[in-house]
Amino acid sequence: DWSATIAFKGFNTSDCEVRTMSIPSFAIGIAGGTGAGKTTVSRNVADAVGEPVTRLPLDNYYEDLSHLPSDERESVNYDHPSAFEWDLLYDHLESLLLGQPIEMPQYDFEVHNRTDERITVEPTDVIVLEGILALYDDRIREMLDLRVYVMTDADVRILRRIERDVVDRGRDLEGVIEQYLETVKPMHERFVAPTRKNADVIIPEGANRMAVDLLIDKIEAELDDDRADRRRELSFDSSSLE
Ligand code: UZR
Ligand code: MG
Repeated sequence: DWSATIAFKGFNTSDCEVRTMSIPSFAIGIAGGTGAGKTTVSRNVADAVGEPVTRLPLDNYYEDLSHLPSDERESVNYDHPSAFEWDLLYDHLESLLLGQPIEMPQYDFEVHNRTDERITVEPTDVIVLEGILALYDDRIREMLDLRVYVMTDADVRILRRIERDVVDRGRDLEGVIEQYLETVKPMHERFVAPTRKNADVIIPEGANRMAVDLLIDKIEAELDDDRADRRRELSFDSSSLE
């Protein structure tokens, strides 16, 4: 029945529009090598935007390796794309974009494993996905509205990495150097650095003030547009009900 099909389709379309209009969201991906300043950029952005921002650190989506003994977990290549649970990340990003909360896994770098704890994360208008391979996976990349690559010199990055691993994570210097040369550097060149071509914007030297300010301005502008759209929707809805 032709008219019934039209009516059915019409109903579905408007239903969908109302649903997506009421959950405006802006998803940003921030990629770059280890020690580039990705976390700092995303924290600065989250702190400055006048709305709650959901930060999604890719580190939390390392595969659960509880089945491996700890010495084996130490020798896993954590800079290879296969170290991440992409399907879970995809599901979580999708849920947040649909306005649904997620149970985010947490990661413990000291034991190289996911912890038992999960944190409930509520959806917000702005989502920031941050990690070395945030711009790597096609499906994830397509869900992002703005793709950023933080490009910092390798010497600066390794100095930061040494400080973080030795001082904050209690690792020994020799191990950090060995890991850098054996996996971090080659995987960076093979998988991370090429994703700069997938970026809309490249930020030099980490949390560069001007670049972070521009990001914040862009997010605020998107939120303003969304708010204006919502106001239009609301006035349209109420006038059509009269
Ligand atoms: P960021 N990493 C670890 O050192 N141990 C782990 O259990 C899991 C990850 C490191 C990982 C990568 N590499 O270089 C870095 N190694 O965390 C990514 N080896 O995190 O972007 O914050 O530097
Ligand atoms: Mg970081």
